[in-house]
Amino acid sequence: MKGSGKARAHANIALIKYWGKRDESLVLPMNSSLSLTIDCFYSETEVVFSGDFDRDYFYLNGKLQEKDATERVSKFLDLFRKAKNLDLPARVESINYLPTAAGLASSASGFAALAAAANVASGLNLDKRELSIYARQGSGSATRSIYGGFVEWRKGSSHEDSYAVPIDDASWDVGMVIVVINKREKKVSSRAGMKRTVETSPFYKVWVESAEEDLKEIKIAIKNRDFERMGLIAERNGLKMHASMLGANPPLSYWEPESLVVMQMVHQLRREGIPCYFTMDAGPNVKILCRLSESHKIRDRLIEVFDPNQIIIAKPGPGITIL
Ligand code: FM0
Repeated sequence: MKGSGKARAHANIALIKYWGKRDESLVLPMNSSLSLTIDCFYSETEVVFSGDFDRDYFYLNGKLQEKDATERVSKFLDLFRKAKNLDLPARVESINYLPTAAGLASSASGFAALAAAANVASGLNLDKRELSIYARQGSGSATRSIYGGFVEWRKGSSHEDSYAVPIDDASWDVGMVIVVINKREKKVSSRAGMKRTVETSPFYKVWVESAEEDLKEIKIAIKNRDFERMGLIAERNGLKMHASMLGANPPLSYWEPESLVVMQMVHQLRREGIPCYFTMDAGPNVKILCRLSESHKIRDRLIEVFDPNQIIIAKPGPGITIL
């Protein structure tokens, strides 16, 4: 028996952050989150299940991966093998498409593409909602990459109802300018960072409460296409996530001096009447939510300080595609 499937999935940037799990093995989050899928970073993954292989093989960007990375993929494929009673090894070939500089999260697009490809290869034929539940178990943020535009990941009350829901296609002059500060490997993974924050930060409880409030508000702002309100909520929410990390023991910060330079430039641009708002994840890069029609103006200002190849303009991206 043999089965193969190939899929593409795009990365997403959270406006309301996911930071902390209530169940680590099932990847159930403490709070619901909301993101924008973007066009410029994506993963393409092919999965082949076949009795011809003696074990699972995982190639990333053409390079055969070692034990740890392969095990994470194997464990994820086991979900499909178990559901389909499929006892076959797999070959997984994945390519991450990241313009110019990398250092940007690829686990969201990576696990969403892997889930979509394994879904075809195994013949499991999950619908998108179920697929987001599967992707979630690979990496939390991958839950949201099943869909395009603005996507909510509902934390749910159990494994079965913690999935993504598309909210809006974001086709109303929404864009993002990404400033790549550096490509260095992060010292603390988001997985480890959020665990430390949950376990040690006295601010964690208020983070969760306030993220739920922010989510309610941002959904209203998106519904009303109130760009400024949406941006202000996103900027505040991101800062609160980072505040929860500063309260961890030992304290955690992903910021670099240049990150702060970008934040101050964003505030200066706002004072000049350009609505734009920053958000950061588990790394020093800064993502600026803006009107797509103003993204080049923002880029022009940033390249007065940064190298042009540090700046990437992103449009809203689509959900998964079967190739
Ligand atoms: O994307 O432990 O998905 O909501 O990017 O694999 O479930 O890599 F800023 C942090 C993403 C976290 C916010 O964490 O963790 C967001 C973050 P995993 P992820």
